[in-house]
Amino acid sequence: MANPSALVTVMIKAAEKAAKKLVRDFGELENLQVSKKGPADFVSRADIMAEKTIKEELLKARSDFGFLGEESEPHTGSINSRFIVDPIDGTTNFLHGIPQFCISIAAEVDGQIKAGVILDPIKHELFWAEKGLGAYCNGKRLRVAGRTDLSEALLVIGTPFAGHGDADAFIAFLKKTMGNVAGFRRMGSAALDLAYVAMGRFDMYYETHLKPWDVAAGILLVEEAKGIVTDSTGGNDMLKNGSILAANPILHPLLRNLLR
Ligand code: 2AM
Ligand code: CA
Repeated sequence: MANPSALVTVMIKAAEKAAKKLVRDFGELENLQVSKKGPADFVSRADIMAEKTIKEELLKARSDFGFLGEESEPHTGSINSRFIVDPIDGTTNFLHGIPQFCISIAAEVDGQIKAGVILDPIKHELFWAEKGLGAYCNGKRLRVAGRTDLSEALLVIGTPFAGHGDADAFIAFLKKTMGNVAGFRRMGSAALDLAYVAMGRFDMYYETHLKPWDVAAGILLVEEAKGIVTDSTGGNDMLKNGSILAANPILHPLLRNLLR
């Protein structure tokens, strides 16, 4: 196995530090579900605290980096390099006590994602990838699934929610794909969806209206696991236009054709 670089080691340390408190907070949620308002405020505080911890740890070690996080104002350090952070990806799951969420941290240098770390603190799965060095989960090298037949492929998707997204386009997509794939899953954490494509649990992933912090680390994981990631038009503007299509090199064009 390749050893993580100093940069990835910093990112892993930051994720692990924030994860300790998040796991405790997640354990508290059970007691709060029964209240009428639910634990929304509690979760929002947990989210903000986790990002603060991650930001402090990262910038302590790399003070020249900028920082883009879901919960804070953009911080411009160096214009060439920045961390892109989601302290809880899968917040709705977290809020409902469903153990499918993660911390996602990417490092972007000169417009290229150089490193990605995704930590699922409940299932104890630590994913990391580094440009040119491969993708790993708990020390094991990752490869995308080898299935080449659409009819056998399991497709993980995002759905429009709470007024976000394009319901008509989504329904049109379902109509086109439903008869052609083995099945759909909607898990609720874009970062883990991509990590699962990288490790071959899912064959394909498709979602639109995403933010850079949802997907920056996961994109590199899939690419380093020898998968293909594009936006829905086949271009490379995933972080800007927020649509993502990920699969192995055989399935990717087949799914793209279906989307046309
Ligand atoms: P978040 O948990 O960090 O908000 C899944 O479709 C993606 O959309 C997730 O990565 C999730 O990131 C984001 N998302 C934002 N609001 C959501 C909501 N209300 N329901 C589901 N996903 C949401
Ligand atoms: Ca997110």
